[in-house]
Amino acid sequence: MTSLALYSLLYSISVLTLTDSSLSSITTAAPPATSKCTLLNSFQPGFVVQGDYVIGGIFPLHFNLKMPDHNDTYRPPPINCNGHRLFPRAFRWAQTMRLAVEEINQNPVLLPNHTLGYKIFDSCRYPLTGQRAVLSMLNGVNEENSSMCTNASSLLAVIGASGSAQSIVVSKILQPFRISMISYASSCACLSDRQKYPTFFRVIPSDDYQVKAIAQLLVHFNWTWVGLLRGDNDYGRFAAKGLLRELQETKVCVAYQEIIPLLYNRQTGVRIMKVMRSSTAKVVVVFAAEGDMTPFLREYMTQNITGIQWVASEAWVTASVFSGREYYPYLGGTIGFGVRKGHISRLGDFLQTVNPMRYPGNVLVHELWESLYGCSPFPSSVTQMPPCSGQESLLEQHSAYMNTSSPRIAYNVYKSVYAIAHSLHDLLLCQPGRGPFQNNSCAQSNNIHPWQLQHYLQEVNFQIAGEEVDFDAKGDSVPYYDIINWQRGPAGNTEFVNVGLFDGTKAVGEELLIQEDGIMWAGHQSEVPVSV
Ligand code: TCR
Repeated sequence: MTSLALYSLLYSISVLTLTDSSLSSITTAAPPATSKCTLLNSFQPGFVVQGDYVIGGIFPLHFNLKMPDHNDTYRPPPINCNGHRLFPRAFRWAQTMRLAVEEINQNPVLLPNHTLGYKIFDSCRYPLTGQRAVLSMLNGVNEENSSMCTNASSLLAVIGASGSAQSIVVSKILQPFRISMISYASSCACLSDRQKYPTFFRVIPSDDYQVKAIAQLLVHFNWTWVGLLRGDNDYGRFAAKGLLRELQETKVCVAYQEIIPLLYNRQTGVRIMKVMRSSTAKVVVVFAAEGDMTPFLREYMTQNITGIQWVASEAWVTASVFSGREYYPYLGGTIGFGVRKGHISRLGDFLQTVNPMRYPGNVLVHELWESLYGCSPFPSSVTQMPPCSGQESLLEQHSAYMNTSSPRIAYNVYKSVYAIAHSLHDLLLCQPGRGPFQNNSCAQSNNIHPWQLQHYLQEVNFQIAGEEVDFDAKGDSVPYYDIINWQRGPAGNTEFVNVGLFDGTKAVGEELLIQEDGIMWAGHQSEVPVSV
């Protein structure tokens, strides 16, 4: 048995559908009737909808905070992300993918007479579990000729993953099958290497641009000494390296560089905070995801440290988990670069349709309720939560899930689905004898190979809400950011205010545009802080 097939078998998981037609039906991938069953069933359910052409989606629906146990004196327990709460933001991204597919299937002009289907899996935010997600998804791929086995309902392309460390492993697994992936959030500059990642595309700019933008911001405000913190992963490592490179030619110096541990531990946190306290550098640049920041910032608040001016990387600059009023004294004034926001007109209505009354059998929807309201819609002995009243309703204020007014990463997901749909559309328009493949041939609509779709993805160019979407030769997209500033809203919580932009397509020196008088700084000050 090939290792892929073995993995596929081991990791076949039960699949929970989330469609209107089959509200709570559960299809299980051939469960062996042995004790293995429990093992299989304990894996995280994804959701699947059939279609003529199927695309994959990988989202960090849960945080798997435990490292795998390498003790080999007992049978290893399954890697379980279920034990941790749902990450509502990623659940919104997954729903956005479903919405985009639904829209495309209803669109009489784009891909007429064909339907898109999807398979969505949970990466649990870690490379190992991302690997598992993609292997589960690939179940059914024929290794021999990289074609999609028996019918056209197999995987043509994958949308994902979120973190760069996950995309790196996922991309390496997809590569031999020439299956393209489009990431909505993996920004590591390392992923622009076409030799290493020939089938990788993304709709988020490479961090090479973000570090340029941050360097220019630091220079602009005359901050001569700054602190640098980063997460312990490829994203943090490459971004920090990139920033140091950009700062070489400037007057800005880095006073210290510290790594926030992957698995947070208090001792390290406290040590880093000691360093921060004793430095005169009051501006601190942080490249980390919100999941890494959460325990660290909790500690920071417990220690009651103030006076730090945070420069947030894109990954946490619009994290609504930090927008509660208790955070403002510590994080107010934060500034950073966020990816371009878009508008998805049906998103709010669509997200609201996802509730436990409509999807009583869906574990993820239960978890969403538990996470947003701290109650269990269908109490069981497993959860410790009180029962829900039934009055809970999704409102915009539940921004962890319902933030629909300015989608950024969700908009990236949306764009990615459309990029695949447009490529597929172009592929199907191919005229025999005038195609791009050998002897001017076209792809066969009932047997499309993923590498053929990749050709069209590389060439794709379309408009969405007035914005042009395409990929450069490295699979990268247009480098554009909004400058975001954390200001106090009327209710005391933080609002993410737009105070400028960075347009990487402009000539050097003209990329950055800042509305200085619109910025509120740390400690609720209107004067630019000093960091020397
Ligand atoms: N790039 C990060 C992951 C990430 C992310 C985000 C995760 C970015 N932006 C927003 C959650 C929400 C930017 C990476 O690892 O490449």
